Amino acid sequence: LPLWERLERRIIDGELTGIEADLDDALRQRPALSIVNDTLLAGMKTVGELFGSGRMQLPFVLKSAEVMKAAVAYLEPHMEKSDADGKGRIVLATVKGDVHDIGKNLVDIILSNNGYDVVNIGIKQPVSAILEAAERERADVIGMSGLLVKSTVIMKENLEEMNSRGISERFPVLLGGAALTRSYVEQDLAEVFDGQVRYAKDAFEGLRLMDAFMA
Ligand code: B1M
Repeated sequence: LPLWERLERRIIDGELTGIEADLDDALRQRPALSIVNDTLLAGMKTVGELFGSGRMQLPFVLKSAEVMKAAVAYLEPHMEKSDADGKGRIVLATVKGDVHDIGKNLVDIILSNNGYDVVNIGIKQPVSAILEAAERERADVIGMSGLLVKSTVIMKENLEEMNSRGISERFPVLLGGAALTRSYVEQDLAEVFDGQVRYAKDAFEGLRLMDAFMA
């Protein structure tokens, strides 16, 4: 297979052996971020479709996720970094009950490389832990990721908890993850939340929204 198809195939097949040589080849031709966005993520998309339609079993999805993570870790040092520094601080978490973290970790990389301090507290984080981290770290923004449909409900509950603690106006909230839609966040959730809540369809929109929150 040609290089790009082979790389995409490696994600789908969960084939780690030899990936570094392919990534080195790829880096000679394209920037690291484009390799992630245009090739590796296409592989993950296929994995999601195969799993969703019952044509791939969970252990294989896990393998694909591991290869994806290893590839992103290998590429990360090659990603463009801005000289900007200390533009603001975000606490980032995957919400309670949700283990998906590839997207959240990409957001971490993009924001960190573009001058933000990111406090990434990991997966399955209850609202209490997210809010405690936000207070402790004096965060400017709270970012929550979640890929399960049930996570969209948890996010709503988390915003309601922020309202009842009276801290909604202190922490603008950035939400992302495949189960969300822009209208759910920016209409339905915005209606119940006393502060600002915005939807990022990808890590780059996350960066633009951070810039807007901090402006
Ligand atoms: Co799961 N999974 N999974 N899974 N998994 C999905 C989400 C699913 C859509 C697959 C499917 O059915 N087609 C489905 C959810 C269905 C639903 O809720 N209706 C699903 C399911 C069902 C499950 C389990 C329940 C399966 C089971 O156990 N029977 C289970 C859940 C466990 C749990 O959370 N409690 C499960 C487990 C897993 C693995 C562990 C095997 C693995 C995750 C490994 C890991 O993350 N460490 C996994 C994977 C890999 C997927 C798919 C295939 C790929 C997800 C991914 O990494 N995509 C996924 C299919 C899909 O999403 N369509 C699926 C690449 C990633 C870069 O995209 O995270 O969307 P994403 O991030 C994007 C944007 O959304 C955005 O930026 C990123 C791109 O730049 N973004 C943000 C994300 N967060 C953001 C935050 C921001 C801003 C932007 O600001 C704060």
